[in-house]
Amino acid sequence: MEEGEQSQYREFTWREYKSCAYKTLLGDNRLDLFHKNPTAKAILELVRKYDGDHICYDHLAFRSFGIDGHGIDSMAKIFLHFGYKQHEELRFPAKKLKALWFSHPDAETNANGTGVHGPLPRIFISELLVDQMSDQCQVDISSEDTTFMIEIIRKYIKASANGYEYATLASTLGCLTWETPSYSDYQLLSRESEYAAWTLVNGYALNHVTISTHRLQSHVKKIDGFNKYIEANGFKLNSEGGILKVSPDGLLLQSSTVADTISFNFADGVTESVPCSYIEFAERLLLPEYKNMPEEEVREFHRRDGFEVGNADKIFESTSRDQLTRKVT
Ligand code: OOG
Ligand code: NI
Repeated sequence: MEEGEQSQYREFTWREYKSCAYKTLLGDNRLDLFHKNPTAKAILELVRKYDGDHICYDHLAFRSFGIDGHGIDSMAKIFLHFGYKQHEELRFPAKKLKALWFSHPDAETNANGTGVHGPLPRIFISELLVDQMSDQCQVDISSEDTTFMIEIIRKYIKASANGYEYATLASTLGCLTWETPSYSDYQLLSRESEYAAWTLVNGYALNHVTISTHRLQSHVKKIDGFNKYIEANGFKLNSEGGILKVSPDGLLLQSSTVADTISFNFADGVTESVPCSYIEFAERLLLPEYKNMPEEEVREFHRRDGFEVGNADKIFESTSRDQLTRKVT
């Protein structure tokens, strides 16, 4: 460095750090999402080309194992630190899952921006209620050995130790906080819970991002038109309970693609394809009290907020074997 020349390195301010961390966590540049999930990347590009630069994220979603600090809290921590607030819990007894969602009180500060420069997305984090799997076991027919599901999960979590402290780091880097799983463990888990098997190989990876269709400008701002457009371009949508998932109040409309797959090198030398992430679409209609509001005055809080157990239950299936192997007719 020449004398008198200023170093270009300096301390980050807290404000700069926050904005940088947000951008890394919240989308556009996430390497894991775009390297591993060509469908998500292609759809974002397709929609941008067709509708212009109007993509805003409704929410981001993560999965976790609800055991020894590795559950929802491990991923929620950073968002709470940044001022996100927690909302009500959702329960999925048949799947042995619980979920929490979070939103930021100043989510709309950047109401006119898009992508990571736009409104702050809601965050949806779920966890497998691992303790409820204690009586679930699988018998290996060849050796007649009995394996308890919970033991398999415990083994990885034990080896991870306090790996949950690095949940967000692992998520953005696209790596696991536990040892590479074996194919036999993956298979055993997937027979009992596809969610458990997904989480074993994907860890804290971003499960999906959701495009707010109501913030788009062309005819695809209505989710029916959006779905038709996506299907006409050759993408397969999750058909569980019908392509369009509608909340009982009729105001939250959701659909999603079927997850991409990636070839995974298991610890026991097997290489098999496993599901990774998908992309979701949501249209939030105006709350009844605002239904005659002129379009230019409408803000996000005039619309249906939150999530819906009935919709979510079907969207979870976007990574299921049934959906992945389904032929589109
Ligand atoms: C989450 C499924 C639920 C929603 O918006 O209701 C969901 C998952 O697949 O982990 O995304
Ligand atoms: Ni979602």
